Amino acid sequence: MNPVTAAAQVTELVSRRPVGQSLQAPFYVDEEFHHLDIEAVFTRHWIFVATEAELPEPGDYATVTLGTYSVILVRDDDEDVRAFHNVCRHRGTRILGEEHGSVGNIVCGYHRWTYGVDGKLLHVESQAPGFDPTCFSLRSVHVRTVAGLVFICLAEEPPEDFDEVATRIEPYLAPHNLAKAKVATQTDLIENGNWKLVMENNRECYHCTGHPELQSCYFPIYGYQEQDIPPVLRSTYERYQQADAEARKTYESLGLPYAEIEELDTRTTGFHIHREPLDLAGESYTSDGTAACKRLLADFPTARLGRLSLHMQPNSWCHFMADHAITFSVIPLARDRTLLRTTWLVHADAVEGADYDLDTLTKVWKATNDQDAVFVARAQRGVSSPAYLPGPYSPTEYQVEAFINWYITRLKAHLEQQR
Ligand code: 3BY
Ligand code: FES
Ligand code: FE
Repeated sequence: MNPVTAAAQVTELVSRRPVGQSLQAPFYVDEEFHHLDIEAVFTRHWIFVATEAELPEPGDYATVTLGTYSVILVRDDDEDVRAFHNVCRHRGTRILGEEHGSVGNIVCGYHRWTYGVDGKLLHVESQAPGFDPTCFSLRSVHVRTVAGLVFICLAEEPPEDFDEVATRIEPYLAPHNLAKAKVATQTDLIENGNWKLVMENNRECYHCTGHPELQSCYFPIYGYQEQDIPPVLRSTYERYQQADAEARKTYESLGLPYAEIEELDTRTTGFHIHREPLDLAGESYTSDGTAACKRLLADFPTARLGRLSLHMQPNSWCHFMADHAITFSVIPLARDRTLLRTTWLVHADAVEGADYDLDTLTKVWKATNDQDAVFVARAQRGVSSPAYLPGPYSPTEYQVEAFINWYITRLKAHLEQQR
């Protein structure tokens, strides 16, 4: 039997969440909170679900599961990405069962109702006289693409600030040419922990000594303010500052936006964007920091651009280098199971084996993901113990607090609306 929290207790836990501490156990282990998270967060907010490179041609599709919803993303004949509920308008059958594929039309296998990639019902074999197919198009889902990233929102009225956020991040992302990218590879890692533990883990580098591969090319000072730098990281921080001063000159000479914008919990569509150096050769997430792909993704005269990182609430982070980009999408599957989908993007013309080697390209983040999955699974087991008590975030974990604060604000608003 899974733990269950009564509705009154849910409201109480949300309204009295102590600031600056990890959440109380029910948020991570109870069925009620899993359902509430799907309802208040994943079906209300803009969720990062895919990259346009996954749908290169008209008819290419991907399906996305959010709670009991299934959504079809499909590129239409005008080359736009559309999103529809994966529910047949005849008797409701789930239409597409695969996660990725390509179709001419979208055909329900039960009684062969046939829809175009624009969602219009094109063909039914037999219906009563007077049947009007225009009344039975697939139900559409809000979808937005931002410089090659695909977001959906299941709410009838999605958060209105998304367009403003898109306008602000687009100039940072556009030079990375995601429109010209192809998927080098994608991994689905099922983590044995609540989705919030997966997100919390990404929002800090307090645990980064657990990432030897990442630490070789990445300055592990993320989240530290100068006054909080521990002695062991002091020299790393100084090297980072030097590298940052040099990188800024490059960014300025290339006209690349780099200023940090951090609005993680001060708006509905919380985000953080920052261009900063990487260590060693400073080009990419590889063991010596050199580019993993010879054919750069954008037309930069140098590969030494470090990383542009984008963190968005509630479920994503992405890193854009000169040679490739990596996107991460987090989807809750159960109270203690989470999908982490990682996608490595390279220039569409890059040739595997000649321009890039898949192992070199993926080594650092595959290892990092696996290490993080172990941390998350251990965290889940720990918070599931009756002995667990919330503990304090350190100053370097301030973005974990921002994530939790964003989350609690959403739950409060949702519970308020329901009263
Ligand atoms: O996603 C990030 O920016 C980094 C990578 C390692 C830890 N995390 C804060
Ligand atoms: Fe889809 Fe009948 S349920 S065609
Ligand atoms: Fe990590």
